[in-house]
Amino acid sequence: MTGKALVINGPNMNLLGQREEGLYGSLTLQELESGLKEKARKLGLEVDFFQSNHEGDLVERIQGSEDYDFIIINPAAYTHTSVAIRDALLAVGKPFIEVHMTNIYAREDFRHHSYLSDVAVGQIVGLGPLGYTLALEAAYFFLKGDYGS
Ligand code: CA2
Repeated sequence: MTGKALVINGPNMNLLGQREEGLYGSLTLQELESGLKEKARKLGLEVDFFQSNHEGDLVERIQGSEDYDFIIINPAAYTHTSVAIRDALLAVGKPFIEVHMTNIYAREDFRHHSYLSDVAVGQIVGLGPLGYTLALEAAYFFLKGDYGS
């Protein structure tokens, strides 16, 4: 089976493995992405990656995602603020999974609300880098058409 997934990370995710390792772990974004590349290869999926610290760049990447079948997105802080990212995802109409490294529901109140969760296929929180791997596997089953069975 074939399918193409796009993994998008929002602001400060470029600092993974370099700061706040107690919270976000020691894996760098590059290491996270190469692990996902390998997982995608095993699943027979194609995968591309995008990270930006800028809301408009994230919106434009989402708008230009017509070639992809599935999006995995950690909008980072924009999760809690961005109607623009929500609208872009709704505009392209691609199925997507929202991933967070940390359990946003166990953190400050302002992190409990997501502008994406009600329009996502699903949300994975608190599992660190494993969340992205599981999201990719979920994308595989979703695209195969036996998601939920
Ligand atoms: O838990 C997550 O994945 C978050 O999306 C991470 C965001 C935070 O604003 C969300 O509430 C939850 C923070 C981005 C990561 O920032 C880093 C800062 C230093 C080192 C590594 C990452």
